[in-house]
Amino acid sequence: VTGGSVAAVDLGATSGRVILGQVGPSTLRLQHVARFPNRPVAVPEAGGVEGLHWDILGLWQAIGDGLAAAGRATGDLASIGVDSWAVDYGLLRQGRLVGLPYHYRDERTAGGGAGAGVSLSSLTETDLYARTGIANLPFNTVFQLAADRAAGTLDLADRALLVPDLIGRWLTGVDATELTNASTTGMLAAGEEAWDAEILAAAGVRAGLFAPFVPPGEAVGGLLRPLASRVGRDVPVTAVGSHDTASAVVGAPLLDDESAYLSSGTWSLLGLELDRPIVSEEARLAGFTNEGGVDSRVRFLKNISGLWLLSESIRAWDAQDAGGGDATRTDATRSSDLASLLAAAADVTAEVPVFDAADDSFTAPGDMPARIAAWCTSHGLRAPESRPEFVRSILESLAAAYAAALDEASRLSGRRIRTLHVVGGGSQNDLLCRLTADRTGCTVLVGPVEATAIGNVLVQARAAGLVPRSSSLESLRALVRSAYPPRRYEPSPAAARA
Ligand code: ADP
Ligand code: LRH
Repeated sequence: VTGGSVAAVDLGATSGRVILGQVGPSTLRLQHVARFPNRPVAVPEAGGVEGLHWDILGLWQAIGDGLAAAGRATGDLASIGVDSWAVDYGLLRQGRLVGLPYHYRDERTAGGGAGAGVSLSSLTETDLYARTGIANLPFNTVFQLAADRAAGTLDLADRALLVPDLIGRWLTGVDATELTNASTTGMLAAGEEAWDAEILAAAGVRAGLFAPFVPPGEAVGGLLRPLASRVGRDVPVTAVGSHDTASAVVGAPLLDDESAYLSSGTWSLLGLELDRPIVSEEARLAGFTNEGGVDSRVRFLKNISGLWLLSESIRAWDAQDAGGGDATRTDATRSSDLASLLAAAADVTAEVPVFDAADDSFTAPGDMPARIAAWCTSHGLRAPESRPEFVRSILESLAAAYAAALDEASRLSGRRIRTLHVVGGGSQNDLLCRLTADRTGCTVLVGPVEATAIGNVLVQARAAGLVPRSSSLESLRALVRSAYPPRRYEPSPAAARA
């Protein structure tokens, strides 16, 4: 075991990156070789309605450029792995896309899911949860596919590939369905590595639409010729936890059973790593999901609207300042604005409202401050009055949602939770980390920022033998802990957990 380099392609909802990881038995070093914005695109579709899509071709181009840069940066690239946000997919016929992949925030499934909008014949929310363990979010792949069927586009397709699998196909020519991300479709049987045939039938999804499963750590294929020559050699593509949150949980240096994680980015994903799913009605009502993890672990977590509330507010304020502007524009490089807003929010002394960050009205792109103000007014609360007050209100509301979710996770799993590991871009938000420690009463251990890319890198490194192939997730996490010693926040004495 001598070490070497692998490349992680990590696509987040607001930005993507290609990161080179140098890994050995006691080494973990990252080098960013490319970073690019991920801007959704709205286009007019039927009946004057706009469709919200991913710029999948722009992303593909940026990935190719990034991998070429990775090839120039190292002579010993051993593997490539791809992760992205969950649930979204491309439909293909004979290898060609038959439509533009939709963004999960597109309104075609808004208010949908089982029991509303999108019908899955006789399967109720309770049935679906008991069978899959997956929370009933309107944008789950199963509901999006039902919408495609209703629109007639599903009939055109002979293949569906989740976003990282679509990129994998374009890299290698091989179709595969990676298991952690497949769990987010809402069509896998809970705790199994198999589709639920009844759910597929109810959604009108033909057996064989999805490619054969591949677990994280297995080879997908070699790079196709044009890209291999840009990278400088034929590098194998390895399946990783291709759901970004699955990779983030691998990269979160959890210490023990009393540790929870919060993957903090566009979304806040807060939960526990378990050996078995919890599919009780109580867990469903509490909004917990059981996603598939690397090494067949279960990610028992809650989707909490995350820094989307803040980034979308900043976008609205920018548009106001510019006297209008393109309502679909997002920009990953706004940290100077963010830094001054966060500093001002830390100085707010007025009482700010705590709103329900999970309210459906915050899901679609739009004027977030106006929606937050409307929520407050309709719940008899004084709406925030200035930008710093809005920012403070968002962060207090997120921290309150984390505290509630931690209590529920602890109650549902029977585990005592003392430590919360915060990873991802949002872990750089000092005020949010402080509020989270105070409201949860937990010790908050912060970092690494790039936990997702690290989880992606480490699963490849283990498969390539750059660390022992027998390494457990615990020993991979020990490597993370020593390379990225966490920053620590203790709750203020009045807030400490009993
Ligand atoms: P995703 O993977 O969902 O695209 P990231 O993990 O990259 O998200 O996190 C993006 C978020 O991180 C931004 O919305 C922003 O709120 C936060 N963030 C990024 N940089 C900083 C920073 N320097 N200080 C505080 N927060 C930051
Ligand atoms: C975070 C994430 C999350 C999903 C959402 C659609 O990027 O993958 O885990 O629920 O995007």
